[in-house]
Amino acid sequence: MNDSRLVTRREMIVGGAAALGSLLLTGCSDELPPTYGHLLRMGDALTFAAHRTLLSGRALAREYTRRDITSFPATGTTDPGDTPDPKAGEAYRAWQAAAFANWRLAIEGLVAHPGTYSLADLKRFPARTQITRHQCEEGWSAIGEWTGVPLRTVLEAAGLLPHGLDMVDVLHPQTILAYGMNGRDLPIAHGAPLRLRVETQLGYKSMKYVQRIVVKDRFDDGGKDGNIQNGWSWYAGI
Ligand SMILES: Nc1nc2c(c(=O)[nH]1)N[C@H]1C(S)=C(S)[C@@H](COP(=O)(O)O)O[C@H]1N2
Ligand SMILES: [Mo]
Repeated sequence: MNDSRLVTRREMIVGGAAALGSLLLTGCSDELPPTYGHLLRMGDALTFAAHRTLLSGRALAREYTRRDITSFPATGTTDPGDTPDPKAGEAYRAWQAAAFANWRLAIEGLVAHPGTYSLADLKRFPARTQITRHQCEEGWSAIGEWTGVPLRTVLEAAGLLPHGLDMVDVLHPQTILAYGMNGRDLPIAHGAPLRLRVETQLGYKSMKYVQRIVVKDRFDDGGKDGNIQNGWSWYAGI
């Protein structure tokens, strides 16, 4: 991993409910994503470089105790059943009615065994519970307890080949696919049945309603309608 020749450009795209978009989870080592001429996007490269220089890949975000848990607002999308896309809304309401028993998470792309996982499958992996501070880019923060399976565990089960990747945030021990919040099933408003928690990044990377994870080796900014070209940082380390 220290040999820069081995480091290829990899990324992960995680898709939420259809029409809810996708986000980029990692940075790239040999070549950084474009800045689109924006000063702010040049700042992303700077934050990325500083993070990689100052923090070891395994530096943990601070964890708190149960006493520190605060009220936790739900923001952005709070019910995919209400999405303007009638098909996506209908599918979500059907899952919800069946307590997500027939919901599946798809893992695709650069893995040896692409496939799907039910909630029960995900709960069979060793779980991790962490109490962390969520930091939204809009200025608020809140502390909550999250329970789920480390993303790394699921990707390794799917046959992710780790050599040469720069996926520090993806493989980070606190990056989890959470199905529980504050000791209960993850509420609808907070991303049921499954959301990401990326504790080393600002809140918008913790995508709710995750349905599909695609491991890629090319930086894909989602095009003209994508988050990155519309002003969101591709890297938002905290
Ligand atoms: N699918 C989806 N995920 C999302 C969002 C969203 O609108 N839709 N908002 C993001 C932002 S900006 C924040 S701060 C957190 C908010 O999570 P919460 O609603 O559990 O507080 O979710 C992130 N994940
Ligand atoms: Mo946010």
